[in-house]
Amino acid sequence: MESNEDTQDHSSTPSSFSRRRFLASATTLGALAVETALGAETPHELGAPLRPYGERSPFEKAMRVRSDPTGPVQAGSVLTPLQDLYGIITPSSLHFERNHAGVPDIDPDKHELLIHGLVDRPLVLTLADLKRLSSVSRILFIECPGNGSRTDYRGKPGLTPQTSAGLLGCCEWSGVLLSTLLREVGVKPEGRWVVAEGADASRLARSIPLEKAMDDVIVAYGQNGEAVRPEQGYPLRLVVPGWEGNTNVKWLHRLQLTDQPAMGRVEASSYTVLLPSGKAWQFTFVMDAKSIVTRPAGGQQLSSPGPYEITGFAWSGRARVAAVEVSTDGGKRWQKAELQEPNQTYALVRFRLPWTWDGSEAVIGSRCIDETGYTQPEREEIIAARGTHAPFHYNGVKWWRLHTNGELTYA
Ligand SMILES: Nc1nc2c(c(=O)[nH]1)N[C@H]1C(S)=C(S)[C@@H](COP(=O)(O)O)O[C@H]1N2
Ligand SMILES: [Mo]
Repeated sequence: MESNEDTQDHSSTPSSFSRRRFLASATTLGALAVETALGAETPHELGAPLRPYGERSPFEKAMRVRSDPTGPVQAGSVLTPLQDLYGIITPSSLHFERNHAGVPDIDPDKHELLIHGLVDRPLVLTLADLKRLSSVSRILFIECPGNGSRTDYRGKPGLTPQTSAGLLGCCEWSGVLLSTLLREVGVKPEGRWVVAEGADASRLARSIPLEKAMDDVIVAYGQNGEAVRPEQGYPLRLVVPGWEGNTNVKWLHRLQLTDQPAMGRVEASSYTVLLPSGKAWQFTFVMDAKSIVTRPAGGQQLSSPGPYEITGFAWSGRARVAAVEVSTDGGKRWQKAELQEPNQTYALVRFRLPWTWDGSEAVIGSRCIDETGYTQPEREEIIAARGTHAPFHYNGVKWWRLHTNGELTYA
């Protein structure tokens, strides 16, 4: 195949020329590698023993990093290294963390979930009780509504996908539908909201309207095939598909049915969007459509002109992702990217576009269009609509500038 392409000269376009050169040099490298592997590098001693719990290769360096290295280690966040991920699943060990009061150490045998308030039959459930009920598994993104808002309004040199959008993760979550539990306790006619509270020292609580609670919210004990990680809410968390990260209450220990929202600290103050008029949006639950190119992107370095894959993530809390468009000239022309299947509602979607870098300066970005027809806006459109004091729900198009020396920076 490859040698055919090398010898048959169907076309003389620059891109097919550089592709042939790329393949030719790859073949040379491949041959060298094979010789080395068969020679001195082959281990002649037995390898490492079997082990009960796996670890990645010591050569792999992808890490979560703190968003504010000077802040307290319990109240803050660490960010997902988006640029180092393949496919759509965030490994549990690399999933971002946003904690208001540190990670509590919870013994699952002593943990209980109380469901009370405007219900016919209040209930206390152990983990064992929950695991007897019908379960579901779904691949869902979780994004903090603060993702990118501190960094993206003005932009900062040195930003990477991780430092500008790393309050984002996507796991397969397993557990019981909240609707199953609510049917079990019987919600009284006046019950309109579910107030979910965590068992951490912050007792973070969020109010969720009953319609959403009865729709697709999961009380999750599983994350990527094993127990939820302590940082993600072990042994129980709420997963609220498509809604702001803050509603995904971790270390869940109480669900109270009420006739109105609790107006707890975080929902009354933090998670609101202040507008230039002085008014604020409240209960901005749904995460808007967004996308980010993760390679090639800020903080990376291209070694030479030639073929590359432009790839990244798109997602929307409104509907399934319908399309992703990529531009390499700062938005003058847009090209449709390929979407990896399966493309699931409220999951991250991996997009890809083959591209040949000709060595000149390029400005690379992507925009997400979801099935409601909504298109991810430009930064300027957001600022025009909301000003620059709205620290949440920033979803502007993100641009990376590729310099002629191969360096990539935030544009
Ligand atoms: N109990 C509790 N739940 C919580 C939080 C918290 O500090 N305490 N942080 C919230 C916020 S602000 C976000 S963005 C998500 C982050 O989930 P993760 O840490 O699993 O990434 O959890 C939410 N649930
Ligand atoms: Mo958050």
